Amino acid sequence: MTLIEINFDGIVGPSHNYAGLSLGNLAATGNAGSPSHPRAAALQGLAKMRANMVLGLPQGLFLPHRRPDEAWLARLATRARDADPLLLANALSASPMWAANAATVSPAPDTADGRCHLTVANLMTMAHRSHEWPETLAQLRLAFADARHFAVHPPVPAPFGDEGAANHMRLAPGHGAPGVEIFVYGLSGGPFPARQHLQASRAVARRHTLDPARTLFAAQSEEVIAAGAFHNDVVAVANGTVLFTHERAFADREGLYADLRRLLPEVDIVEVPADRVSLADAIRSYVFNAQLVTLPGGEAALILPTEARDTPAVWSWLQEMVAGNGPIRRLELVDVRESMANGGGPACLRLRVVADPATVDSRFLLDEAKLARIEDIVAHHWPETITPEMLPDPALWRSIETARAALLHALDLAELA
Ligand code: SUG
Repeated sequence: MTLIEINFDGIVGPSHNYAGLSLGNLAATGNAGSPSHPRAAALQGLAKMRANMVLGLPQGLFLPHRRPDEAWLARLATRARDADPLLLANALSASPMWAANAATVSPAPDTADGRCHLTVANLMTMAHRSHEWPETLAQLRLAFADARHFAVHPPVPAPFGDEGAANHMRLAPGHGAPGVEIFVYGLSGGPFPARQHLQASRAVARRHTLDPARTLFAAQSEEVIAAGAFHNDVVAVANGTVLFTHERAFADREGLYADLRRLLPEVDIVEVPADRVSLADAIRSYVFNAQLVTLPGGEAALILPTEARDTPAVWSWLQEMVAGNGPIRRLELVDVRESMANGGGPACLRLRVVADPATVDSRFLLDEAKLARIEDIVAHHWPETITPEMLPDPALWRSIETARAALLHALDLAELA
């Protein structure tokens, strides 16, 4: 069995729009009411997947959810044609694209029973995300159905908010070696909600049968949540033995670094000082929402949004970093502008699962032929533009449903309809 990292990206759904639903997510609230471009958004996401495959990285996918979510509206005793505008926007969001919030994943080498454990995130803090988990769970149960290798868990119960892998990091000498898992939670975010609760993180760690001696819980600093880092992956990312982080990411950075050095002496902490890159620039550019990946040759690379290049303080720091002796040797830029405008960068769009691809349902794995087929469907069926005035139009809902149905059919996943 060869355990490798597979990045499962959420395909941007045909209902992608800017409704400004996420308080504390400055890009999303700042772009509220702007026209969105679902077709371009989905093609940008697919181009990112292709670029990563070209780098030699295994790629998987998750499907858009049913929108509008009539099942959720029915539980609220209404339906799309009667719902008030805010409820309707909450039922139409394409937020499942941000697969880093789908689940928390603990790879097999870290768990007591030697299986890879996944807990679907409840996403209960934000209304538009709180109804994602049933369909996410259905997809996880299909993709990771092999119970000899995977354990898929239901969400942590309310009132403990859980936002999945966006608040979880793993450091290990190799993907297939036992690692140290770090659960990052928020206590207070000033004017903004802290979306990851400590009790949820602890529950996930217990369910995943992690070794308490190799599991860390670290509080996000209140300052970063207040500055717009609504998830830890907006200010820090880890892979292999490298932690790439902003100086202000954690409430007790010295304590966390000391614990990491004790548990994993070979850890390489690449800290970006606030006097080189301000929190505002870090969040505007999403430099830490990069995919930090190990290329097939063993080299570490950052898959960055183009906004990182367009932010001078960030770009000059990155140039110095790769010219120096640090562990991150290569920078790759991707254009995911449509997702970025809703606060979702390259790392938000993917869920990392360490597994043997042979144990995963192949319908969720991508190759070039399948990617081309998906691009074709997107080009034919995804709306070109959605403006706020279009959201109450049943004709738009029908086109969204038709588009999703075409994709499910092409991927032989009609059972998710
Ligand atoms: O939950 N945006 C998402 C962005 C998620 C980013 N994910 C990670 N950081 N891993 C969120 O805030 C905006 C949708 C809207 O406002 O319509 C939104 O949900």
